[in-house]
Amino acid sequence: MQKLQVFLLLSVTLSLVEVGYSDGGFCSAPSVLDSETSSKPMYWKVTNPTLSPSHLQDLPGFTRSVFKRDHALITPESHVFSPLPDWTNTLGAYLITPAMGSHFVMYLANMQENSRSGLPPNDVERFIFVVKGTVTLTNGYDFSNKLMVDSYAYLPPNFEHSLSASESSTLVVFERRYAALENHITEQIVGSTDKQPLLETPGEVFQLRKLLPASMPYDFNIHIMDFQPGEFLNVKEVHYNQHGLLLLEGQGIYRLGDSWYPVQAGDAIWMSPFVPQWYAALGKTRTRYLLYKDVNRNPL
Ligand code: UGY
Ligand code: MN
Repeated sequence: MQKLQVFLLLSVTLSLVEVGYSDGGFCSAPSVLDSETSSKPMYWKVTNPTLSPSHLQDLPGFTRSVFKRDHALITPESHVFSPLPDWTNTLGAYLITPAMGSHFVMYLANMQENSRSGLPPNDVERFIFVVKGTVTLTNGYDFSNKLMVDSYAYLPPNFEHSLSASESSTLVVFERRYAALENHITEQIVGSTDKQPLLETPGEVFQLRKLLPASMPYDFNIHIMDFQPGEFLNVKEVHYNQHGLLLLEGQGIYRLGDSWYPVQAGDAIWMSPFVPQWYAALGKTRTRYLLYKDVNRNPL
């Protein structure tokens, strides 16, 4: 009897000590180690998301991905990669395609050592943005350019070019059939986000850069939008344009139609024309997302 009492007393004392030591307070969430994030290369969370497949292998059937008529959220644990047609040593995951209702495709291309791109179909323009590694862009004649993380290129329709990688690299690629306009042509463009000026955003607080010229020849643009934690879209947007979005950094809540989604770096979103959309950045670090938007053409 006495032994049992001592045992019970010890157990209670030990569990109290454990609670007291566990987090220095009750109900506190585990803290994110800032030092871990700051020592990593830019955009590393796109290819190493917190809920990456390896973290989810013990949660059978779990995914945050959603597919609805007017929007989709495609999260990394549901990516399915397969060889990209016409590319060598490259696996691709199509995240947005016309089967959803879009007029463009958005895919991730994982280029391995000694890989090479194929060409898009006739009359299709291409935009690539490097999220990991380094790729070399050549046009077969006089042009060769090394593109690192945060660099991008626009390739006009029917433009001979090739991308190659000598190390494991990841691109996000957008392609669409070019909506030609008489007397206008687009040109090859190479650039990097940090070289683009900040633009005015009347009535909004986020920071905006556009990666392509806003001029008439271009039938889409790619926006880079930055939000500090706590900042959000003031306009509860509903518009005719479509979007393809890749979250490059940070986390927050995306409203799409009547649904509210927790999102983080690595997540991709399809927004159909007229889907109500709104974003608020949360967490401790800035949100940066990359956004496809069709522009400069009469919707009729
Ligand atoms: O320009 C846009 O339409 C942009 N602000 N939309 C968005 O971030 N969902
Ligand atoms: Mn929008």
